[in-house]
Amino acid sequence: MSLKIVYSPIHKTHYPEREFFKGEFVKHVEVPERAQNIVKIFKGSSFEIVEPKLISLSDLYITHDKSYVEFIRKASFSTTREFLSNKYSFDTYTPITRGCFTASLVSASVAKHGSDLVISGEKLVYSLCRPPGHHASRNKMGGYCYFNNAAIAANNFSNHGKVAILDIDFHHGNGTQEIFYERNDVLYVSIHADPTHYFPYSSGFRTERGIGKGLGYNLNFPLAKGTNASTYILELKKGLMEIKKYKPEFLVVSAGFDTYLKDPIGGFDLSINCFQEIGMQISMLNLPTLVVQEGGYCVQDLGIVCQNILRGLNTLRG
Ligand code: SP5
Ligand code: ZN
Repeated sequence: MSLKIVYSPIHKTHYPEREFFKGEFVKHVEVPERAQNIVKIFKGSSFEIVEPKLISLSDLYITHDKSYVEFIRKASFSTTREFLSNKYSFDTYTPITRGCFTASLVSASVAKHGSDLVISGEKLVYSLCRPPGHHASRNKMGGYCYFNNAAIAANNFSNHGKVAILDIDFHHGNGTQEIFYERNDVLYVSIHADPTHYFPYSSGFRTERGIGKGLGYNLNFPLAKGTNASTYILELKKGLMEIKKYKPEFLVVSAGFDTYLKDPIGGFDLSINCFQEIGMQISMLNLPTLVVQEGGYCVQDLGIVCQNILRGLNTLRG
C-alpha cells in the first residue's frame, strides 16, 4: 500500500546555531540535516512525497494565541541574528532566528495538511515536520518548538470525532498536555523519560491526569534512564490499551526518535530494529493515523529509524 509523506524544504530557512545549556553556548542539535536525512531515504521509494497547502491564520489561532503568533512573526522578521530567551519562551534552547516564523508556519502546515489527508480517507500519513512542536503551548515556545504541530492536527481531527495523541518522543510533550488538559475529546498518552532527570523537568509525572472534564484523559508513563526494548514495549502496550478503551476515531502519533540508543541527548536503550516493533504495536490499534515528526538528533541514522517505524505501522494494513 502507498503511504503519503507531507514535506516542504522550506524548513531549511530555520537553522539555529546555538543554545545556552548549563551555563554555556553549545552547538544546536535541531538542524536542517535532520529532516533532509529523513526525506532522502524516501526519494525513489513507493511512498509519495506531497507538498502542504499553507495553513490559514484562523486555523493557527485555534491552537495558539494571536499575540504569540504575531510576536514570533515580528521578532523573527526583524532580527538580524538569532537570539535566545524572550517573554514568550520558557527556556534558553529555542532561539528566534530569521527563518523561525516561516519554517514554523510551514511545519504547522505540514501537520494540518497531513490531518486533512487522513480526514479525507487516507489510513496512514507521515507529516515530516521541522521544527518540532510538542513542547509549545498556546503562548510559549521551548524545547526547540514554536507551534504545536500535533495539537494543530488533533484540533482539526476533533471536528470529526474523538482523537487520541500518542507521544513517543523521549521528552514529555508539556505543550500538548497543557493544550488538552481540560478536554475529554482529545486523549493524551505520553511515554517519556522521567522528568525528575530530563527536560522539561516540570511536567510529565504520573500524577498529572487532567482537570475538570479532562480528568482521566491525560496519561503519563515516565520511564527510567537506560530503559530497554522489553520494558519500553511493555509500557507502550499499556498506553495502547488505554487508547483502545477510549475508542477514538483518529490517532496522532507524536513521533520523536530521540529514544534511539545513539541519540546525543536521549538516554534510552532502543536499537534501530526496535522501531519496527513500536510501529507494529501501534498499527494494531487499526486507526486512521497521522504520524507527526517531533525530536530525534542522531542525524545520520534518522532515515533508517523513520523507515523502520513506518514499515511497522504499515504491516497490518492492506
Ligand atoms: C522536540 C525535542 O526533542 N526537544 C528536546 C529539547 C530538549 N532540550 C534540552 C536539553 C538540551 C541539551 N542540549 C545539549 C546539546 C549538547 N551538544
Ligand atoms: Zn525530544
